[in-house]
Amino acid sequence: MSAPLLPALLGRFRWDALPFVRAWENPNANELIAAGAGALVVAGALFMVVLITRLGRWRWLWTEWLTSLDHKKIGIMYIVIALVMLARALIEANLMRLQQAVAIGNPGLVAPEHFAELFSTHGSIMIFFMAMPFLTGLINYLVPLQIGARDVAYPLLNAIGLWLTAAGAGLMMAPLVIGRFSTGGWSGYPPFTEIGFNPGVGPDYWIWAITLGSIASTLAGINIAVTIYKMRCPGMTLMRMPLFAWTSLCTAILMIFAMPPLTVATALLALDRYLDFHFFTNALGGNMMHYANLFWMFGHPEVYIVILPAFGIYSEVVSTFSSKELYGYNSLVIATMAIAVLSFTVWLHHFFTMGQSPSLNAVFGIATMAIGVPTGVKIYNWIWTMFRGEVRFTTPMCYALAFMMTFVLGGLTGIILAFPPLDYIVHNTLFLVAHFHNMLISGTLYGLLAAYTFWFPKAFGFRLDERWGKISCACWVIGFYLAFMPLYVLGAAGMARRTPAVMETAYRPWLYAAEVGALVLFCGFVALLVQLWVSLRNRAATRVFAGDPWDGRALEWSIAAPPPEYNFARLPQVDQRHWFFDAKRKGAPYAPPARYEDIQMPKNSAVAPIIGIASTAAGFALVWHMWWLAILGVLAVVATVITRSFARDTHRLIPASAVERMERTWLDAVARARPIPREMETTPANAGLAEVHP
Ligand code: HEM
Ligand SMILES: [Cu+2]
Repeated sequence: MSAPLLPALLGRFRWDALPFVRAWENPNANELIAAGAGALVVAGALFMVVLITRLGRWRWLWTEWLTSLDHKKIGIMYIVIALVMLARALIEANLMRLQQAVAIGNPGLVAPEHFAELFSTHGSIMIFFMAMPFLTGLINYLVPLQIGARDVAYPLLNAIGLWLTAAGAGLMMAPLVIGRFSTGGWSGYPPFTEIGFNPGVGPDYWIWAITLGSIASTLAGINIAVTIYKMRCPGMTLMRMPLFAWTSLCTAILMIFAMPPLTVATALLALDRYLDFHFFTNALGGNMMHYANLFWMFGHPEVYIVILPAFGIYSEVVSTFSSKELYGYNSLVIATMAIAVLSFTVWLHHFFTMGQSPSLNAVFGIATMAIGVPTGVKIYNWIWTMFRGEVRFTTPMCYALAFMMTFVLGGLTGIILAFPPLDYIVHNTLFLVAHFHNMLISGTLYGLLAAYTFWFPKAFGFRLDERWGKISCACWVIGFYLAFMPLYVLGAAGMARRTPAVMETAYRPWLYAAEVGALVLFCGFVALLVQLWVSLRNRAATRVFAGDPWDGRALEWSIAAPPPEYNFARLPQVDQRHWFFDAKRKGAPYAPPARYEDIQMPKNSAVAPIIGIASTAAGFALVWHMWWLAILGVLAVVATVITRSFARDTHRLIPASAVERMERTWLDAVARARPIPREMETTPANAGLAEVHP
């Protein structure tokens, strides 16, 4: 190959972009850790490829999963992505804690640049590729079931959202093996992400990963909102929807309005970096504050995007396991709406210290504190729901209880931060880091794990192991307090966040405690894996095919576990909020339809995977300045969309006879199952048919 051809093909790739080459040339702890992480990714990917090949599962994977437009499968795939990314971000968190614990008065294990990459990837992954896919997956799985629909409004758009998320996650993983990541934090603030400060590939990886993720979330928001508006079954008025469907609707609206500012921010930043624009530079008329405003116009609603679904989850869990109707449904709906609206009015509290007038700060400070009110309403409602209920301390309920206590604590420190004079003192310290983990771990993460445990039997037809679930829950709770309470102390004492090395020896005990806490948190994740393994092995004994293991209220519990592809053989017709719960009391919850009918479902489609792969290629090529590949990738996306628009034959029929066969099998199982009392729901006696207490 002639010399000029190589740069044209490979862009700015050089051999030392590979961490293995860097570690070979300069084998210190920092480079070895980086190369080890890269090796882990390569080995993991190879292992998966070999495993699938050995099991002969490629075709199955492609036809049953990757090209599927079934909202349930798409939901599960979202959650698989989230769990993989959670594992990575947790390892990084542990590495950061280890670094700060050993780097007291010395440089420690990882170089400052590397530490900056660690908090940038950890934060970006946890928000965009852990919390977001996890909750989008749950919403995808549950909302159509809860509102009595057979599918979402736009199944193909749904799959495209999944694949764009996967593309973004791929671009987050790539710099472990080739290149480096951004050092600009999860918020990607200029000037740290501008070309003048960082001309490398790192910020570009961040830009394209986040852009793909934000587009995916916008699409998801549109799809969820339209599904809820248009696809509810007969009789399902908005005020009859389960609370999780309500919080999903509010989250979807937030996604529609909050993600575009982020997409715009990253796009403008890309123009700055690629075409020498000056939107956010200090020179030539640019201003970094434009970025700060755009980013937090997304960023604050984002914290409610990730918390509202969790509020919905807790509402379902608390009511189910308190054996009581949710207290104050209307006020919960109004509070959710109020939070959603207010969340757009407070973004400035993320930069109280960046130069605006004290009166403006005061306005935003007061608005911020106002959000505490609807949130407080919710806590009261959950407490009143438990009051005099027959509370069962199952794993999801334990998460809910831990959440209520921990979240209130974090809310209180939030009020401190909302007060500008106090924020001046603790902003940019570990106090803030403690505060937002206090909210995100107890709110979002516990909620996601509660949902995982609560609805797993619905999705897979067998229950998860309770003992390991409780062990895991205990680790997440104890670990949280150990890891993050010390950070409040350190932050109040003045220790800055994002610090790779520490000069103050008095911090040592607190940093050690935080390190132990991070390890305990990681054990929580390991316990989840053990739980999955143990539950898989015992699955013959824990089947709940009849579909209603917890004496549930909403429609998702009224069908088989796992649900058939079409969800409902006959669309339910509801006349009140707890239609299924009430039907169980009145005696005929499982009446078969008078006549079975053919059901139309969307055909599988390769469009989404093609778009996903092409946009991964385009993003990767933009990072490395391989212009030919970038153009090819974008053209492939456009061509795929155009081609698809000519497709006419996009549906297939499930014949009535097949529906009847599946429903009969299930109804027979229901007839055979022994109704079990609530006290025995975590024993093998539970076949998914609840004993009815009038
Ligand atoms: C569960 C165990 C977790 C541990 C031990 C942990 C630890 C850490 C540490 C050590 C930092 C860097 C702090 C610094 O700036 O000095 C950090 C930052 C951060 N974490 Fe976590 N974290 C955890 C979970 C989460 C979760 C669940 C989320 C979100 C859903 C999250 C979101 C973030 C964000 C957004 C940052 C800021 C990154 C930045 O500075 O740009 N973390 N975390
Ligand atoms: Cu905020």
